[in-house]
Amino acid sequence: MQVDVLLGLQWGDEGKGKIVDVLCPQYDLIARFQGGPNAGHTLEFDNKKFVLNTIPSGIFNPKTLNLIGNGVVIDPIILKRELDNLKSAGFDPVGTGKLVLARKAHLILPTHQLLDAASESKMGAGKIGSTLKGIGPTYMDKTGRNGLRVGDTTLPDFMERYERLKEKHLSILAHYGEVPDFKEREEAFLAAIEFLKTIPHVDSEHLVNQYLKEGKKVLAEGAQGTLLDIDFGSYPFVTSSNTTTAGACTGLGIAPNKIGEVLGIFKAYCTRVGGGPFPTELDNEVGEQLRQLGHEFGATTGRARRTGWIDIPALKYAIMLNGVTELVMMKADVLDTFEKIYACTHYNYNGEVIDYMPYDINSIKPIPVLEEIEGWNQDLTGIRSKEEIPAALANYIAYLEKALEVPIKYLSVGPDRTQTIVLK
Ligand code: 2SA
Ligand code: MG
Repeated sequence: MQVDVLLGLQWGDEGKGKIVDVLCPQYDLIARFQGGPNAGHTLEFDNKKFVLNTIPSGIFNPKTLNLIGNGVVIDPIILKRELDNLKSAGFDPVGTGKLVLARKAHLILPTHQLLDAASESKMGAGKIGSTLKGIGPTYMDKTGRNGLRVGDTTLPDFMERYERLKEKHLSILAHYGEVPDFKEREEAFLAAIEFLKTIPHVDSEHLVNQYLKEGKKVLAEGAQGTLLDIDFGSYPFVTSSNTTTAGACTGLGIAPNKIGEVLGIFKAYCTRVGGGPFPTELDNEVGEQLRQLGHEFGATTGRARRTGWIDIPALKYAIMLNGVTELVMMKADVLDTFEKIYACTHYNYNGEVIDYMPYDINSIKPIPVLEEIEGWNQDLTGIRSKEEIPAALANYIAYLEKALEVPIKYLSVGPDRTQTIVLK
């Protein structure tokens, strides 16, 4: 048995949560492997809508176990709030034993958030547009070997370790200026740490490999998107983890040869939230139309997302990095009213026409070369089978499959679970 991976091929918000929710009945274990509560995974079913930040999107399936892997960074306050909200909606993954937590996952401290905000405030135009959840500073402490992990919370000297790290943060914060009061947040953090102890702690590497040995099916759920990868994204406008397939190996403790299918998910157009380059961005009325029709606002922060046409060179890059074997196209319905849609096939860059993402897209903007595509001008939200797909959409799908050289297996025509069509 191998681990299938589902991850975003653009700048996040492709709809990973929805598809994991749709696919999870086929899996025994759903595992988040990187990122933290910067993620906002939205799921809709039975006229209910849920946004998950830390919890894997398999949580609504009573049969599936959900693992928060070692590569994830956890804000105990947010995790507790997520679980409290689920409980009031009638779901109790802790009570039913459907959620486990990697001991080796790192903790986001209240002072990590203060550091995130302080760092962003000094960046001026170079601001990353972080969600300010403390993600960057927590991963910095992880690689800097100062971090605190979930397993540390049960050690007798946890409070000493906490105070030591907090003091380090306070001395850094003092350089930025006045340190905001965080007493209330600290109290909530320490209370949430006690709550965290009620969720079973596991070694994700042993759990996942044991599942595979027993012939059980595992799906790794990515967060953010490939173009936000710390190594291969549009650095420095990225998040602080490996959002690519390789991140599933380190973020769960599985060997590369244990990776099975890689499902790459993308929108029929493109969005980005936060700073950084976005070659196909439509900073105009059309962009606004995409934003309104696609409800493109941050699921966690509410920020308006930037919008643009689909970017084929960027998608090809993402497919290569991840070893994508199957594609999932989302939000085709958002384009329902467009007479014409456009796809970026190449870039004009520095006097040349190129079909790849160049190194420096921050100071020299690639100008997209756009191909016009006939729109379908039809409401897709009610279609449920591939036989109902209009010819113009079938052409768009075939066009993308040819350009991307990977089959599109699923098509989404709306936010609800049921608005998902199996194409292959
Ligand atoms: P961070 O918070 O330090 O990781 O931010 C660094 C960059 O990564 C981007 N980022 C995201 N991009 C899209 N979606 C994300 N999740 C939320 C959502 C975002 C929200 O689902 O809508 O609510 O605003 C996400 N998380 C991080 C971020 O914008 C920075 O560009
Ligand atoms: Mg999101």
